[in-house]
Amino acid sequence: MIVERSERNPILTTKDVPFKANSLFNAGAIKFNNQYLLICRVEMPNGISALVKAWSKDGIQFKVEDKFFLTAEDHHQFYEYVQWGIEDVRINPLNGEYYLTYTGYSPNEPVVLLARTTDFEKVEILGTISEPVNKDAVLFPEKINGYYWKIDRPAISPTQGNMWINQSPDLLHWGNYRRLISTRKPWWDSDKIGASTPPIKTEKGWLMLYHGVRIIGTSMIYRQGVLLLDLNEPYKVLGRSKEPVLSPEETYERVGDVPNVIFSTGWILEDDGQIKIYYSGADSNICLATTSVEKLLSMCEEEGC
Ligand code: BMA
Repeated sequence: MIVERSERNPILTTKDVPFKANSLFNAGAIKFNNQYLLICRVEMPNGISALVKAWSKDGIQFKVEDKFFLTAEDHHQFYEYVQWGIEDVRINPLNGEYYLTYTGYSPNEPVVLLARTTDFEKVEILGTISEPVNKDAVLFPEKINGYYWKIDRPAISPTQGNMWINQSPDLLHWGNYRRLISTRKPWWDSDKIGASTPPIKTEKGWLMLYHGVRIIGTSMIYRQGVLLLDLNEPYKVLGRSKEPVLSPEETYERVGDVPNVIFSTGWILEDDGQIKIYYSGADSNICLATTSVEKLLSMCEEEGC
């Protein structure tokens, strides 16, 4: 077994939110001050999403804070790019700080925004770092060849999109765009793909999860796969799992606001090489699955690109 689901799944649901909410899902994850921190997307009763923090000592039992961490209204000069909500944050450690990449949703279509924090209290919103339509952005945790690197997903249409990689001298101005990987017809990742978790450094390369969508009839199935990228030339793909590592199987992944969805936006690497994957089932909860660097690498090696 490559990935094991927690027996406590789902570990968080709307019932754990101390205020009225439609859904709690798609959390960025990090270890901070010896605690596990999730920054969760909370969809409010009016349908607009904001971000709220949840803390845990063991990575399993979390307590959701009673106030928002970040809302559309906090965005002042960027408000027109987030007025329909902020979604799906990834927490990217970099330069001893934490950079948040997330989707701003508005009549301008989805765009990627960047914010910075050192303490998860004060947040500096740096602004938009993509044109529309784009989402699912992650940053590499260090400079490579003198540049910062980002993976994102410009969408050709709501049902079509590939993962791209680009570079920047300052995290604000991006260029040298290259297509990283494409959808694979007729497989589980045939229609849309996007970065899930920020890359982690291993001796074999940069390891990350991505999501793959397959459209069947009128419904979409979201699954998670594994990707391995070259350490010095991260636009070179060294491995890509042929099979997904997580597919909707359990009722809490099959039934909910959007059925048949496994969507991960955060993971935590422990000192012993174990990995905690935080993901959401059916856009309606937060779940935990465990694996290891070794197991995920074996999947890339065995299955090839
Ligand atoms: C994506 C995003 C995610 C969502 C997923 C599955 O396009 O909107 O927020 O979890 O679809 O519905």
